[in-house]
Parts: sequence; structure tokens; C-alpha cells
Amino acid sequence: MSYKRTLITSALPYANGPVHIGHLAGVYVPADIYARYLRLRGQEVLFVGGSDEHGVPVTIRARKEGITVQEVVDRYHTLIRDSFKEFGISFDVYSRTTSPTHHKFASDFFRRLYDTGKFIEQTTEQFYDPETGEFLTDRNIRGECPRCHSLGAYGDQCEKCGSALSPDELINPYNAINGNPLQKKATSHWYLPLDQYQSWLEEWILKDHTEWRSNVYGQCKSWLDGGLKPRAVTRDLDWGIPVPVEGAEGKVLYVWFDAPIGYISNTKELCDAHPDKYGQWETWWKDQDTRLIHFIGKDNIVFHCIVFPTMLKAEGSYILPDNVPANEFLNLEGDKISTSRNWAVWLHEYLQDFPGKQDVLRYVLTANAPETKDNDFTWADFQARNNNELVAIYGNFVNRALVLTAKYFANHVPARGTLTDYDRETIGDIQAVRTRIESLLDTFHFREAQKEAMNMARVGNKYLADTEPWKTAKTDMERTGTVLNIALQIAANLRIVFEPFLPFSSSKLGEMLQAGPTEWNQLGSMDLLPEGHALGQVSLLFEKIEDSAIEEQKARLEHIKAENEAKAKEEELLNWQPAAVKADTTIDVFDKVDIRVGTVLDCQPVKKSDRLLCFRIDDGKDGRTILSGIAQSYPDPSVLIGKQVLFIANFPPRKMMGIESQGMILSAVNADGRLTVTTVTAPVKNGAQVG
Ligand code: B3M
Ligand code: ZN
Repeated sequence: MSYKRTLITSALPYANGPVHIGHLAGVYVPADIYARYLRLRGQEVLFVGGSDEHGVPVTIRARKEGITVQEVVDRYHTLIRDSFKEFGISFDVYSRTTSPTHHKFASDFFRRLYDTGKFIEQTTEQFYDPETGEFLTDRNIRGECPRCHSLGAYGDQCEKCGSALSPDELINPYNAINGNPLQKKATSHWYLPLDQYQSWLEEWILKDHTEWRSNVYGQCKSWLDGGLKPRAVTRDLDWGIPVPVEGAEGKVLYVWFDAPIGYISNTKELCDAHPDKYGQWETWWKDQDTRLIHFIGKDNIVFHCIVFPTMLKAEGSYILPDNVPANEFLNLEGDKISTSRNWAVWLHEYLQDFPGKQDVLRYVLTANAPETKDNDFTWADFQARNNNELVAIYGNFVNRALVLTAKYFANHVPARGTLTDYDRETIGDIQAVRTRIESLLDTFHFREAQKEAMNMARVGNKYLADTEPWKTAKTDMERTGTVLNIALQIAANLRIVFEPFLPFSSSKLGEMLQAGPTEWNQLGSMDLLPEGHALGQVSLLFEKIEDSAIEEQKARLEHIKAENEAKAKEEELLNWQPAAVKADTTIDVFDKVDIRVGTVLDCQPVKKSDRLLCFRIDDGKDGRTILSGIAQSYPDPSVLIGKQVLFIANFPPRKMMGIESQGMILSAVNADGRLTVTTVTAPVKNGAQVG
């Protein structure tokens, strides 16, 4: 061991929504297992976390929820921080990138690189909304997909065909928020010239870090093989850390520039507040004897293995990550987890449905950890692992050892007499676990490591089944005592070996055993509980999960799936309508559109849709039904009844939510995104043509 201390970071989640099982499985549980393991070994460890509160995702959420960005980050930072706490993620510090310490630290960091000429400045043409005076980020630009020609593709991706796009490729790009057409305008930004660090990175990663996980190493190699280009580290945005350069008003640090610096500023915040306990922040970040490990998901690899190390290298005084054990993704019941589609198991909701069962989820997520490939979480597997492993093996073994001791030895640890060969073999099996599990944990193989821990419980379970102390109790109390002594020592070992994985259960077991503090070094010892030691009250370590609880979860997901399908259909129509008109407003197209006047006879919200209103229109003929996605702009749709409105009469009919829509109501978009239905200034005969 050539290092003195370990600094563990885990990705800072965007404070734009609650955290779900994918976050926990991919990043926070493995990071926590590692931190707990090293602490238990008596090593010096600092485990840093925090919320990422800048960037476009939080601003999009604010717009969606109709609240300020500050309110969004306050709400989710608190929710996320509390969820982590409840799941026992043992951060030494959990702060946020909107903290004054971070703002100053990141700003100074930028300035240092700026002052020492580490950036290049470049002017490029970017999409600009002349009406709002804003440059648009890729995600806020929409238009027609150049590949599949679906309407409403985003500037970075078409969600229909999955193509990665750049805004320049979109046909007829428009501002996603207000529908305005966009112009190109010159803007200048600072870039980190990654290309200048290419050969250094090749040496540092490809030669010196061949031990990195193959998924991480492979991604780095493909980035490097593709040739690195300068990357902009500033953005035209009004949410973030202002660029500390004169004349850079209206520009902020790119979120991926400031967020990883959050690891450092959060360390500083903690160390400055408790120097006696944690020392100086510089020791954690600048001393060559510190080992830095980043826990992240696979989508963050390039930033942690290439961009952030380059920033640290450019600054010059920092250590570099020693390892970046990135995980692949966890799916849910076969589908990609998605915050926007609500396809997730949210941690705060899980705890409402399964109170006190944090360790069950931790166990299942580690047993299924997406360490080498994407993996799937299913409720059936969750139940099976709980019932067949936690309850039937670990819990059952501990319970039998304790109940039998209570019954035959008045709840005191019996003496250990002469050992049989089988006893010695069993003890040898228990002792062998330690080196295996250590080599697995030291190389970030958490899934296999947890399997080894469960195997220890299997050994214990088999030992009791084979020795049958309830039978020997009738004839040979000394033998019974020996067996139960060994079983109790195994239980005390299980408490240690599971502590990094299942901390809540270990502390519960510690109480049942009335055992003092543990150290990893005691693992394998058969003298953890002295003869005559009084044990505590027995209770169940784990409980069976019934089918009904699982059925409920499955039903919830079915419901979400149905909702999503309905929404997707709705989306399709909503994107199709305005864009179809917007697509090409030459006179030719205009002539083809048949716009008419009609009176609203009735207007009702559509069941199960939060966007659609159903209009019944007097069109001067037989009347028609038209669906329109403006419900959010009209909380009380009855105000529209009796109004004369303009509608497109010759759109092909479309069925949505079981209702056929026979046209399209024309609405105008306000700057804030609210829609208002268009009308005529004096009464007109229904069915009159507009043109
Ligand atoms: N917030 C992206 C994410 O949540 C980003 C990670 C920052 S780590 C410095 O996936
Ligand atoms: Zn497409």
C-alpha cells in the first residue's frame, strides 16, 4: 500500500429531480461500500458528495414546474440529500454547487487557468432568438429531424429515431420555449485545448492505467483515437457561475467545468469547518500520498477521465484520479430508466412502500450491479433475493443460532469444547473468505464481494443443518455448546463482513449479539464473543416480502407505462400540428390550409390527459370535434364556450385517447409559453373561410 489516505468522490447528481435506483446502483452504493470498507480497515478516508445545481437540466425543470430555478435546486437538493442519508450513504460532506464557497472556488480556478494562458478564445456562430435576446442551448432548440423527418427533434438528439444531432442539422430550427424562429449570431467563448494534452493523456491513461475497468479504458481509448478537440468551458446562459473576466457579462462557466471542481470546494468547505477532524483540504487534493477515486456512471466517463484531469493538470498543483470505477446502466423491468417518463423506482417512494428495508434494496442493487454490462432491476428478482437469500440464508442462520442459544444456554455464549474435523473445516472456510473478499473489494468487484459475504452465511447455515444441535441437545450438551459457540462466532463474523454492504442489518445484528465496535481485521476470528457473554434480544434480521407487495409495484409500473403511451401519442400530435404549419409557410402551402371560423359549443378536459382539451365546434355544417393541447393554458376551459375561434378544417382526422380529432384549433404562443386561442373581432357566420 503506497498511499496514506483515500479520497472518494461520487458524481454530483443534478438537482433537477429526485434520485432513483439507477443512481444508487451505479454510483452511490458502490462508493459507500468502498468508503465503509476502507474505514473499517482503519484507513484514512474522505467521502465527498453534493448536488450539481447548475446547467440546463435544472432550468428546464424550473420552466416545467413553473417555479424559479432557485426553488428547483432547493427542493431537489434537500430531497436528494435526505434520500442518501436514509439509505446510509456515508458521505463526510454533502454540499451543493450553489454554495458561496463553491462559487468563489470555481471562479478562482477558472481565473488561474485564464491568467496563465491555459485557455484559447474562439468566436463562433450560435443560434440566437432575436426577440428574447438569448443564445439557445442545444436542448432548447427544436426542429425537423434531418434523418427521419419527424418534427420536434431536439438540437442534441432526435427522440424518435435516436440520432445524435447538432442544432445545425435541424431543418427549420425554432426556440423550443416560445416557437420563435432563430438566427445565427457570433459569440466568443473560452476553450480548454484538449488537443494540446492528447499525448500526455495517452501516456497517462493508455500506458499507465491499463488496470482501469475495460469499459472505462475502452471509452477513453476511443475518445483518444478519435483525436481530442478544444472544448468550450463557458456558455451564454444566465444561470451559473459568472465568467470572472471583464466583458464576459451574460456568460457563465459551463456546468461540466464547475461541477467537478465541486469535489474540491466541498472538501474545502468541510475541512475549513472541522480542521481538527479532517485536516487541510490541500492534503486531500495535493499530497501525492492521497489516492483519488471517482465513482460515476458510464455517461460521465469522458468528463472524469479526460476533461477534469486535463483541468487539474493545466492548473498544475493537483493529484490525478487513481481509478474511475464507472458502472454501466441499470434498467427497470427491461426499459431504460427515465426521469422524464417517470420510469424509475424513486428512493423516497421506495421507503414509503418498504419502510426500514434500505438494506434489501442495497443488497439487490449490488447483487445485480451493472459493473460490466447494463443490468435489469425487476420486482420479481427483488422479492426472490430477499426471500431466498437474505431471509432464507443470512437471516435464517442468525435466527437459528440465537434462538437455540436462548433455548439451551439461557441466552449466554456457551463454552467451546473439543473440535471435530468438520468444525475445523468450517472454521477454515470462514477464515478463507477474508482474503478473497479483500482482493475483490480492492479491485472494485463489489458484486462478487457481496456474493462471498453471502457464502459465509451459507457456510453457517450448512453447518447448523449438518450438526443439528437441536438433536444433540437431547444427549450431549457439551457438543451442542461447541456447535452453537461456533455458530455465534460465525454470526459475529457476518456482522463485520456485511457492514460495508448492509450497514443497517449489521448494526441490528450487533445489538442482538450485544457486541462492541468492530474492525475488519477481526474477520475470521473465532473469539469475537467470549464464553459466558450475555446476548441481546432476538428479532428477525429480514422479513419475507409477500406477493401482494410485489404485485402492487408491478401494477404501479403498468399504470405508468399506459400513461406514457397515451402521452407519447399526444406528443406526436402536438408536435406535428404547429410544426406542420411552421415547416414551410410559402403561399403555396398557405393556400392548401383551409382555415375557418366556428363557435365553441362545449369545451372539456380530456380524461387522463393533462394537456388535451376536447372542443365541440359549430362549423356551420354538422359540427365537429377537435382536440387541442392547450389545457395547461386554460385551467377553466368553460371560459371558451360561446367564443368564435379559428380552426384548420382540412387536417386529416386523428384519433387520440380514444377520441377522433377533426381539425386543429389555432392558438398563439406567449413569450412565457402560454397559449391563447385566436378569435375574430366581430361575429362571423360559422364556417366562414379565413384567408
Ligand atoms: N451532474 C451529470 C449526472 O448527474 C452530472 C455529474 C456531475 S459530476 C461532477 O449524470
Ligand atoms: Zn429522427
